[in-house]
Amino acid sequence: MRSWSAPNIPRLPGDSVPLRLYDTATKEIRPTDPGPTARLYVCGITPYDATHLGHANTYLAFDLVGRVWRDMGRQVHYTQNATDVDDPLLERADKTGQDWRELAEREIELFRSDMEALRVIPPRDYVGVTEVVGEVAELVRRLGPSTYTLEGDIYFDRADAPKFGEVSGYSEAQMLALSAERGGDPARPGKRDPLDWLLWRAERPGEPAWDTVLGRGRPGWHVECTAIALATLGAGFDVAGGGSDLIFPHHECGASEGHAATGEWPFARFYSHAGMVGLDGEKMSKSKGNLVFVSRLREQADPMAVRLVLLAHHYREDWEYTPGQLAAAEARLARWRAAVAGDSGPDPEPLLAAVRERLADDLDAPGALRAIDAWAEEALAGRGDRPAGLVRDLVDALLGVEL
Ligand code: 5CA
Ligand code: ZN
Repeated sequence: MRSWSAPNIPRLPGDSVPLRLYDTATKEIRPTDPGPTARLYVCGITPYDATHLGHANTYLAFDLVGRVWRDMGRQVHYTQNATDVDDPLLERADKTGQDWRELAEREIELFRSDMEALRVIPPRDYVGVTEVVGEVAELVRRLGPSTYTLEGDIYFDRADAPKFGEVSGYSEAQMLALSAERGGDPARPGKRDPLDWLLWRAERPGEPAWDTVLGRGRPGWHVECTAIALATLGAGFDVAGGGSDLIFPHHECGASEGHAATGEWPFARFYSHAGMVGLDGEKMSKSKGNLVFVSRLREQADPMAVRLVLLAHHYREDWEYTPGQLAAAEARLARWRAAVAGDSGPDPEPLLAAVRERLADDLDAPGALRAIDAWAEEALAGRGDRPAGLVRDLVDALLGVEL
């Protein structure tokens, strides 16, 4: 699928700082240490509604990962999927009398323009599930010994997943509750274990289906990401990312699928998760309808201010949006722009070192913002006589904010 256009990324002088990142599976912060080409997979949208601030928060977190890796001189192979066929999308299309394909296409197009406006670096591979149904079916077939069939549907047999539970570290009771809450079917009669998960859904009347090696049907949710990550990045890739609502069951199940298919564990070297953005005391979600759309915010304010709203929170934090945060970000953006426009301030090199250090420390963007605030305050007070070009470049290259 077409990705979106890339922002310009200035080159920075001096030494980069290697990225250390929190890994959900091992519960520790450690160096990412990628090869010459760092490999990143981030779970994409289910395109049945517009991009909200929660989505943007997740994609911005992994945008920072890519920016720090690039600063480290690495190439970045970034893959993202779009879940362009799945129950919630089909239900929404049904309810609103739209064609599900048109709905998906329209929302993906809006997502692209939101990402461009926020200057998010595009994935090299942007893959819709409908483009790779045949490959997903092949993978499900390869998983054969670990699967069983129930009324034509194919399930992963959890008894054949020795590492199941190691990504999330959740208890059995937590896993059961989350499975029911997040698209699983723990209560379906005939399953060997309530936590066995659907890999392949046989055709139902009125639902889309494809002709594949498994017969007519469509992919289950988790296996689509496993198949796309395997096909584009290969097992043992550097980071699998998404919001923390994907820790279980999505990334847990995907990790066991990858393990069964390749024998490699861990399937991703880091499982990295962004916090949930809420509104009025609840997680922002399409199903709850309590959404703050990026497209709406960028009608009200400079997209760079929207970006600064997100960067003001550590990516792992759960937080709630309030309009005051947008006003504060606009004020910050104006201060930074005024400071840089004056083209005279303190030595930018210590600032570059500080921003690099903050971001390398598990993406401490709020810390990076405070360092830039301090520089801007000095510059606006007339202290220092060094040109500000490097400040403009570092804010752009490392934080994606164009001043
Ligand atoms: N298509 C699947 C992933 S394969 C999916 O979860 N789609 S989504 O549209 O529901 O979410 C897209 C991304 O945004 C996911 O990484 C999800 O974890 C993240 N996300 C969803 N809601 C929020 C929220 N309220 N706060 C932060 N991140 C969120
Ligand atoms: Zn996914």
